[in-house]
Amino acid sequence: MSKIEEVSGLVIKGKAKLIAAAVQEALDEGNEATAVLDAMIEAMGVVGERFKNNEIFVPEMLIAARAMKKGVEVLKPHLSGGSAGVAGKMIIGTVAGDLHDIGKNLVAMMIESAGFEVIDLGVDVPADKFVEAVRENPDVKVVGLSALLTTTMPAMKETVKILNEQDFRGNIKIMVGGAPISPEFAEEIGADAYTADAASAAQKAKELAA
Ligand code: B1M
Repeated sequence: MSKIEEVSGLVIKGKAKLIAAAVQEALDEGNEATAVLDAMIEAMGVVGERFKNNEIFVPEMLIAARAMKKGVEVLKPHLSGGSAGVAGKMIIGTVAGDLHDIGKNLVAMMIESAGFEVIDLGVDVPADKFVEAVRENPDVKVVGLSALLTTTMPAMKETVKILNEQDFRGNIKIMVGGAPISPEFAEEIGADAYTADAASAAQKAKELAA
């Protein structure tokens, strides 16, 4: 078994205590940090499939998520590197009712490494919290919303609607993403951009802030 396969297996089994060393070994063997990350993202896909098929339940999903987070901590210095703040300021959060944050955190990390100062509002963020954060940071250029559940897509729609009604709307761009989100949905709800993954989110944020 390759080290990357081992990392993937440790995510699936939720072995948070073992994963840091395995990720480090995978890097020491010369694997690219992005390749290790891709394997971990794929592993979370396997976890999701198993959950869907009732082979595992919420606690197992949670421990897999914990393991993934530990692994990402080791990768972080290898993935990021830009000087934060030079590209502008961005606010990011997972919308109300939604507790998924791994994807949002990866997006935040890549955007930070693209030179942004990122204000992360966390998970389950109500629309007015986004509004408040923009008011407190009038120099914010991009607001990013993440949603992982079909049941929280309406909360994303509502958040964009409320942001669209604000007097500061002309000064910000809204980017949305997450597994159930599509470019069509982004357009329909009045967001400025949709991106599918962390790398394209970072690229798009730069374009939006330019
Ligand atoms: Co949940 N969960 N979960 N879960 N969970 C999913 C999303 C699900 C698809 C699993 C499944 O059934 N196959 C399913 C949703 C089904 C649906 O809505 N159609 C689901 C469900 C049902 C639930 C609960 C309802 C389960 C329950 O309680 N019965 C519950 C809801 C809780 C809540 O939020 N209110 C729940 C809970 C959880 C845990 C808390 C246990 C845990 C989350 C822990 C955490 O995040 N800290 C969890 C997990 C781990 C998952 C899966 C297995 C993995 C998610 C993940 O981290 N993926 C997930 C299955 C799956 O995704 N295949 C699943 C890896 C991550 C890197 O990818 O988040 O997609 P992702 O992010 C990507 C892109 O989407 C994109 O870039 C990221 C990086 O490339 N992206 C953006 C994300 N945000 C972006 C923002 C952008 C741009 C791009 O711009 C701003």
